[in-house]
Amino acid sequence: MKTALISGITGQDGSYLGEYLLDLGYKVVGLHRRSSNHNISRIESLIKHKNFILQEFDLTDPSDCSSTIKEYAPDEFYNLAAQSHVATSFKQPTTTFEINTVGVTNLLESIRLHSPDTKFYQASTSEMFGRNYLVDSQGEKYQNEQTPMLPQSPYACSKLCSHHMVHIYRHSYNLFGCSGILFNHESPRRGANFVTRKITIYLAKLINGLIKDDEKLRLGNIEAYRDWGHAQDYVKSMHMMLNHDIPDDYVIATGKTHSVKDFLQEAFQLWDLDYNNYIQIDPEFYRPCEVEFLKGDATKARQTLDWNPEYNFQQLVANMVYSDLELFR
Ligand code: NAP
Ligand code: G4F
Repeated sequence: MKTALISGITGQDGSYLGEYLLDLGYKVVGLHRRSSNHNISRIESLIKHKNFILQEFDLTDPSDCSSTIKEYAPDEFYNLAAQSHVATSFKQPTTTFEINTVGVTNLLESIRLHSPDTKFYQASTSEMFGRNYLVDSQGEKYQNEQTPMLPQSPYACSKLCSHHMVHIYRHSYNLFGCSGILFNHESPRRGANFVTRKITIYLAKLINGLIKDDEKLRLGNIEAYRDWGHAQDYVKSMHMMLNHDIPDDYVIATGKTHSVKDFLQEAFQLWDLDYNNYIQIDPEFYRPCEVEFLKGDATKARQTLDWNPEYNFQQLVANMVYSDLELFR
């Protein structure tokens, strides 16, 4: 039985990846940071599983990283822990770097010193491209593994630094380190302060009569474009990367892009509602610097890993809307 450690187990991706690896027959050790209020709503099914262990862990603490790696010497380590909110990173840049960059370095060092055969997955991000894109022969903009990176937020910069650290450990010490450059992926388990979930929660409350007449959905830049996929599809790619012969980096994306407006339109039209009647643009939700356009080209992952997403945009939106409708019924 293979052992996998997953940091960030209480997050959206951690919970789906844990379920996926248990189904594949792994022993899974889920690493969560201490909190005063046990934060396990996404992992209740995992906790009941006989091959699942929940362990306290904080990747900003080098001795915790070192002792955890020593204790398990896992076959695979999936580092999904992060301060993952872009807007928050402008308010808390140092904390963001401590978790997203120093924390990753702690893990890489611990693996190098105590368990060099452990395969390591790093959760890199399309945010690292920032404002850069390539243009294809049809004049369409896109990003792939060759697109130069130009981060536009402390979050993106912290992730780009750890992305390079994985390269450095791969080339200097021959560690099996992979970075998944994942574009936005959502689900009914998405955090409530990301734009997609904010929209589907508001809509579910509206339909269930839980919104006061004058209460609008306050949003920032609704002109931004994102390549939105489903988290359940995306966590499979993480396992594929670590189980390929050669460690490498891969863009994971649907290849389709939609604006926040498109998401609003798609969600509200399920109830024949015009979203314009329900939203209010609020400068509070604008960022000091914005990434306006993301559309990924996942050809390399398709060809090398045989990875393909199952959900399309319409299915993703419907899945989130109907799930929140139940949740707030
Ligand atoms: P998420 O829901 O915000 O989960 C982040 C997880 O990290 C949570 O479990 C959180 O614990 C944990 N964490 C934060 N600081 C920690 C620390 N110091 N020590 C240990 N654990 C800590 O994020 P997600 O959407 O699942 O994303 C997973 C990873 O992929 C993140 O690294 C994110 O940056 C990256 N990513 C996400 C996307 C996307 O669209 N979802 C795209 C590209 C890359 P708490 O529950 O205690 O907060
Ligand atoms: O949902 P978002 O906060 O996601 P964002 O910034 O694209 O970041 C997510 O995806 C990244 C991958 O590209 C991950 F690395 C990262 O960890 C995270 O999971 O915002 C999406 C877009 C932005 O352009 C934002 O300005 O929606 C716009 N937006 C408009 N109004 C809003 C809002 N975003 C949020 N969170 N809240 C709003 O009210």
